[in-house]
Amino acid sequence: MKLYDYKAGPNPRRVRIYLAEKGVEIPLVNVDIMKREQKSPEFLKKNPIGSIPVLELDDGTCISESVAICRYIEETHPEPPLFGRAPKEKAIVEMWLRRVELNFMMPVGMVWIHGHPLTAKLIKQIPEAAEQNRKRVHMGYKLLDDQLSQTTFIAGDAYSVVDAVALGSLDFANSLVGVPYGDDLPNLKRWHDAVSARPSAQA
Ligand SMILES: N[C@@H](CCC(=O)N[C@@H](CS)C(=O)NCC(=O)O)C(=O)O
Repeated sequence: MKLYDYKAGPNPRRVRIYLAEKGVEIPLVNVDIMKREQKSPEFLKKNPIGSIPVLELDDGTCISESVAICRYIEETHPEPPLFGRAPKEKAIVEMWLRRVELNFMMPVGMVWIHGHPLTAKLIKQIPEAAEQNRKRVHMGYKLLDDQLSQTTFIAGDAYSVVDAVALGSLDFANSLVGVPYGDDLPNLKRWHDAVSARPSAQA
């Protein structure tokens, strides 16, 4: 098994954080997205979307999409459970995975694509799209802050895959994308400090 990875990418980092929390080690293969290696004909056979991370199994099966990769590892290495235990917990984890993806990471990606000089050559940037999505990123932060006023971690009182996914996304938004959260979100800050202090955050 090997994981196609790129150190600075938020989506591969989600998987690395998750793997560190699970205590699972998988050999990493660097795919340099700055050199567009993910769009090579050889790599497109592994993932026709041309993105990383990709988990390649020993039988040659390639699984892309960070959450699908984590799901596979969860099924093959159930302990500690990071997708919830009982049906209700599992559904709540799934709900927050989708909320983080759709209400937070998607607008972060739009700001990145439409508003950052590093992506300017990739598409015709629409500055208004970047501006509009900046507002949506802040709505995403508020959603998380409200939830974290009631729970220790995003999907409840136990650390879950949602925290790994959200940390990878939030650190990317805060740093490279340039949309940090404000001082008015103390619950989010408390969570961010706590998950960043876990050894897995170094992954
Ligand atoms: N939804 C995918 C997103 C994958 C993705 O966009 N990966 C980025 C790196 S963080 C990438 O490969 N970008 C290069 C490209 O799309 O050409 C996931 O969760 O894995």
